[in-house]
Amino acid sequence: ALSTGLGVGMAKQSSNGTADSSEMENLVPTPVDVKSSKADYTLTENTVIEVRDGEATEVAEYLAGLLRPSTGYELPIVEGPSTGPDGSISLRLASDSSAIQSQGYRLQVNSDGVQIRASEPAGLFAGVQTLRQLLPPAIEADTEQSAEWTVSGGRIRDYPRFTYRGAHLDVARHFFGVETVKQYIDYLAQYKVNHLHLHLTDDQGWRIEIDGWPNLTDEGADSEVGGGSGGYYTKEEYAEIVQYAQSRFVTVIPEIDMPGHTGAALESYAELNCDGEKRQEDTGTNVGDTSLCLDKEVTYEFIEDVISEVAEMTPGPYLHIGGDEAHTLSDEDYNDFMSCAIPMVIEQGKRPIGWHQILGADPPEQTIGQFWGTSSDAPEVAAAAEEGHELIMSPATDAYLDMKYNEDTELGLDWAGYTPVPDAYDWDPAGYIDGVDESSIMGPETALWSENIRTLSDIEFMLFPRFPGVAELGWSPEAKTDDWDEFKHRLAAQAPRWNVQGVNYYQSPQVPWP
Ligand code: TNX
Repeated sequence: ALSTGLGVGMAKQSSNGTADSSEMENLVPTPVDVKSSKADYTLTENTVIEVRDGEATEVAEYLAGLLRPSTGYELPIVEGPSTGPDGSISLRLASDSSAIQSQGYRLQVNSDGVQIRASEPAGLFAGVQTLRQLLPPAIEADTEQSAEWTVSGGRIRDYPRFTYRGAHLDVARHFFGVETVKQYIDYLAQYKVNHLHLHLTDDQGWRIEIDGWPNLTDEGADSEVGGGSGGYYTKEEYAEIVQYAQSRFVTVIPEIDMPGHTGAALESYAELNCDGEKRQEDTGTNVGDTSLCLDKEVTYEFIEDVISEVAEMTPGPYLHIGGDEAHTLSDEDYNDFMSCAIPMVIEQGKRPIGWHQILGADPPEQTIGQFWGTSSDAPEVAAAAEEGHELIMSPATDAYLDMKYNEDTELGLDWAGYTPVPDAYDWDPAGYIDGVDESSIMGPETALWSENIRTLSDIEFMLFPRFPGVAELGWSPEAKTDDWDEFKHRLAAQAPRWNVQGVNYYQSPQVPWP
């Protein structure tokens, strides 16, 4: 059996006393089993990337794209068996994969090279993210660096605790263009998060082109909180995001929030309003004061068109229909609406997801609830789980990365309290809600609402350093994720990488930065 060889509370230190991120013991997320050795491998200009089947080629190309700019090496992708004079990085789908679960991998480093084995390409990709962290931080540079490209020796066997690991991004309150979303996807992939939930519509903006309803983007997309110019994704741009995400083994989950949070649609079409008048453009941050008009036939034609077009554009298995904060409706009206909307999603071959209030509408069992509460006492949610509903865990006290770190944080909100860095790590996705079993939990998801988040730099400041902590809760074994005092050293050791990447992270005094 493999073991870490290190006690809890001790990240492996380098000679200057700070944790060295390129040691196997210091990975984030920490792997299932690690055994380090002295047999390091050093990349040279002769190193080749070896594959033996077409399915590994895509991941090999991605790896080459990561390593070529900073090393300046050619790193050709060759069809094996072939090791090259100075060894190879070999990526192979292993048929005897019984010991590696789906999404998992084995990685071995010795003086001849690096071998990554997995049963699926997604596992090879996860192994590549691990390899990336075993190289010096300079590997993250986008220009040629002079460095010794040594990979720490040893063996890793690894697989995720939860098959679902998510991150949400609100592109409605402030719009973020395709390039920013791609960078966001890259941060997810770096920490082995495999679902991107895009909050595409809200009171302040409609961000996705719908052929049958052109005013949504002609009129409903040109503003945002504070009155900026807004924006939206054309179908081509959305496809580009989906495709980029796929190339990083990330599934896109589109959210069309309904029946509340629909101000931008109500501003675009008079007939969707009960009084037949277009709603005023909304550049504020109020919530809960809008709803589609549930008494009108056209409302159901509208949501059916939108759901079917969005489903058609989305290869992933999920479609999120919001369902939060419909404060203008009675429970009965809300439930009646959901009993129309949810079957439309299922009809399109997608699994419905809603914020956890949706579970109160007694939806079909495959409907997933996304928990965003602030208390472990949530008996309605526990009852729904008991009946067979699965849950995505985004407790606002821990996983809402739009919450301020403390009272001095300029960005973000504080309605769920402050979330200092340790708090985003000190919780268990499967243990948060009283009376809910791990078997009901799909996994954790961070949320990033954008009421006052305007730029990529703002996004990075709220994400780092909290996001890697939640990512680790989603990936690593429970027994290895219960000690902030151990984790904080591994987290700190990531900073040299972020410095090279140019990440605008919050330098929390609670993290022992190198
Ligand atoms: C609550 S969380 C909301 C959002 C806000 C967010 C701000 C949820 C399902 N609804 O509309 O943006 O708080 O933190």
